Amino acid sequence: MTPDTTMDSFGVDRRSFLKHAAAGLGLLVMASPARAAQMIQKRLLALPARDTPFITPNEQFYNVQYSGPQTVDVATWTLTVAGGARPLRLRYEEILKRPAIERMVTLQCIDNEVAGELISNAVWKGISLRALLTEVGVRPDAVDVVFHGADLYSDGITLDRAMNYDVFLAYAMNGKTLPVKNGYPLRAVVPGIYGIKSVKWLTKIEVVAHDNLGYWQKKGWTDDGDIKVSSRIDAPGPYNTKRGETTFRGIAFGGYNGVRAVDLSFDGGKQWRAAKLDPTPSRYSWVIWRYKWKPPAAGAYPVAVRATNGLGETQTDFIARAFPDGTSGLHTIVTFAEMS
Ligand SMILES: Nc1nc2c(c(=O)[nH]1)N[C@H]1C(S)=C(S)[C@@H](COP(=O)(O)O)O[C@H]1N2
Ligand SMILES: [Mo]
Repeated sequence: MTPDTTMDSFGVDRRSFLKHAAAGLGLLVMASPARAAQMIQKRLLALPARDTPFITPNEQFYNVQYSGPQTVDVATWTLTVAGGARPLRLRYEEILKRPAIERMVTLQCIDNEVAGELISNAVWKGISLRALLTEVGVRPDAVDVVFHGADLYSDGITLDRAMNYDVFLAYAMNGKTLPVKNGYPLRAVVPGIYGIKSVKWLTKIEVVAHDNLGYWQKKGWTDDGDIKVSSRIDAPGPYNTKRGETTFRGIAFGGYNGVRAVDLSFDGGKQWRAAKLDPTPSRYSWVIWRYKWKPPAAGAYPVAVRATNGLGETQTDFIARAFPDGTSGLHTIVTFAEMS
């Protein structure tokens, strides 16, 4: 789906990691071949934990666009708001002077795999879409609100979504001017909907009287885009060996509805145990969860995670690919336990 995709946050160079792990174990093989073989196998597999910060620094925020980041000159740039009784054209400084709102919202690409890295969390600052549309006067036959980007990308949301779901237009990200790659000077932020609809490098907002098909919808992707509840185990990394008590940690995301609960299973989904959730100031943001685990016996454990959103909907174990409306399935890792 996304030819121009970069992932800065958790890049693990598996090949160089394996090379180093193998070199370190060379000596051990000579001392005790049987035990060494077992350890080599485990350590070759072991991947590092992801140290996911609650708020993603701007440089680490995932980045996706279909072509390339756009360079916009704010001296000549304007935002056109069309399709209402009183059309508006706003310059950058005029937007900055309007009443501002600030919200923590997690964005996730519809192409994000189970446990993938195309998801990040930021505090965005900008202006309310509802206020803007109220000002221009929405046409009585309005169906969709369409966002147009400087790269000729466009996508729309329903009028109901635009007016009632806290959609806003952001010019700042984590207290800094919106970076070029994230949509400078202005982008849409649509809570609870996959990133496709959070159009960057905005030039025009248009209220239309028909069901609009955006860039990806014309290629068969969902026109709805509601984010499916998901969760990820960040620590320990897969195939690590743990001795005694160990803390599991990760993220969970419920889109528009927040996260009510996160459970872990160590027996292939027969029993589920509740993890603790870190406090979060926003229902539109992911949560960080933690679970302290004491293995009952030595062995290899499959560890699965599942989340339940604020509506009480629990994540499905049904494995779906990204096309056409986002992935599903439970993130599962293997942890080796040794007794202390
Ligand atoms: N103008 C424009 N906006 C866009 C896109 C694009 O290609 N062009 N891609 C969308 C997609 S698919 C995603 S996931 C998000 C990614 O936003 P980010 O790069 O700030 O993480 O931007 C969305 N907005
Ligand atoms: Mo995306």
